[in-house]
Amino acid sequence: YSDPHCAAGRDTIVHLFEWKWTDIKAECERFLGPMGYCGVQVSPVNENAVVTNPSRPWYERYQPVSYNLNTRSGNEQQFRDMVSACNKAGVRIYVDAVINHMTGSYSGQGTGGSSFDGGACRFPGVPFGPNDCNGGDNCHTSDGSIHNYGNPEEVRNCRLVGLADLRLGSDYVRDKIAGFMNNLIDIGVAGFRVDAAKHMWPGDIVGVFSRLHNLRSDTFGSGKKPFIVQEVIDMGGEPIKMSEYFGTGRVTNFIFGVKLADVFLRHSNQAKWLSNFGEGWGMPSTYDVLNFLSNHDNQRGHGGGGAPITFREPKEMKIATAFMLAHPYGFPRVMSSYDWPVNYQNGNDQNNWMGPPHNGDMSTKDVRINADNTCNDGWICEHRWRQVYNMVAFRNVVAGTPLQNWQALGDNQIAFSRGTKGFIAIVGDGSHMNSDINTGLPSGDYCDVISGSYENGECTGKTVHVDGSGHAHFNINGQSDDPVVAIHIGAKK
Ligand code: QV4
Ligand code: CA
Repeated sequence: YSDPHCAAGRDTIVHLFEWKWTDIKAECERFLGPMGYCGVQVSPVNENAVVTNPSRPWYERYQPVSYNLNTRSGNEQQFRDMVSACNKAGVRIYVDAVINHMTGSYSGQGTGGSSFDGGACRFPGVPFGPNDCNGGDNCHTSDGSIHNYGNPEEVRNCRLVGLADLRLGSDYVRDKIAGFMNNLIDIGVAGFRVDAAKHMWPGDIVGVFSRLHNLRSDTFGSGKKPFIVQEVIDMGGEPIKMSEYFGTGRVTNFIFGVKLADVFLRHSNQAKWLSNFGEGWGMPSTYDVLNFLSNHDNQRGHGGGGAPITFREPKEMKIATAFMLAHPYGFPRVMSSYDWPVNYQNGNDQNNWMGPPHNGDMSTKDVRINADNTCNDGWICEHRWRQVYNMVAFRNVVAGTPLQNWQALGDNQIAFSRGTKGFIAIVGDGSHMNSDINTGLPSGDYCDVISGSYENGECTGKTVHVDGSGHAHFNINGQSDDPVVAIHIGAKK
């Protein structure tokens, strides 16, 4: 389950958080395909509770009502069109699968018109009834919700923030969930992010996955299992470990982004210690992790996954993204966010519930693209920042090469090559790098893909001359907006 099934020569996915299917389809064709992205993690696809207080928060999509494909991102036909257009453009679709639970303990209507009563575990749109949720027989907290993350039984059998917890031990529930996932597999998705995996017994996940179809052979070849990323927030302090889930796919490596925030944002650690980043820092094997700087939860203080670097610190975000994408460890995901007006009171953002940019009728706004490649209406589109997409291409070019020529020129001045194909130099603090460095690359003139691009045989940014001994001169002001230089053989004059 750990192979993302990227089309050849691609290696980075992007989470287009809350985007509509019609916009993702267009983005695959006009940008993600041409720029070398492997795929897109999309927001939950199945019918969810309509939450009106507060008004249509993003998190309503984590409260399933049925497995009909009907959300603010679009309907089933639009989803099918997106999947086939993206696959045609060489871009994979990964669905955020919310299968641990249904809605909170209240009743109402879903985005597809189905009714529900979460307190009683009644979801006629599936249908699920009272026997299909965990309860007093296996959850022993007074209110049926999770309070103690130190007790694995409670974490798996009780309600996560009051959400009706599905009885995944039952064959009927497993069949329904597998049926939902198989419908998506048959449509042509390449895999799933499995929400709240920590809250499901590993054996129950096996029980569901053993029912899954292989991926479509016309797109992926025969005998291919879906790519799986399981959301397990394991910062080291709880009995439930990421390692319990390696048998059923990769896990979300929350430590990765928080550690890089320590170095590049908080400066509580030094970049020179990144020489053995990855397994050497006690993180899981490169084949077991999905790495990212921030996700939709911790970028707004949800979920306890630490304090990351986000688009609100653009300089640090670009530095850390360049490091992540240049570094061989793990499989990377770029976050693509929307803006909202933060309002901190006593350290808590009162607006961290706010949903995506929307029209007067609360429908999600289209993503409109400006002439300079940026996006409109509050869509941040980090994946369209030059420093990000040029490093996606860097990663594709250096794939399969080892990290070599590690050099620390100061506590926070680092440089390394990827074999003989790519090289990066980073100033992670306000200091000034002014050094001759061994790049490990063949001699020639290379375009720095951070300050510009390689276009029509020319560099639109800095040019770096590598001499016959592989050395080049680097003059990087740590106070500048982009204190990084990255070069690779795919952008050589
Ligand atoms: C409220 C009270 C509860 C009460 C309940 C009664 O707070 O104490 O028991 O009512 O019904 C929303 C509200 C939350 C509300 C709940 C149920 O924020 O206040 O409970 O709905 O009505 C997202 C949000 C949650 C949101 C949830 C469902 O983050 O705030 O809850 O969606 O809409 C842990 C987990 C990890 C999880 C992380 C957030 O180990 O798995 O917390 N991360 C994933 C997703 C995340 C999502 C969920 C799991 C749930 O990434 O986005 O939660 O699907 O770390
Ligand atoms: Ca559970």
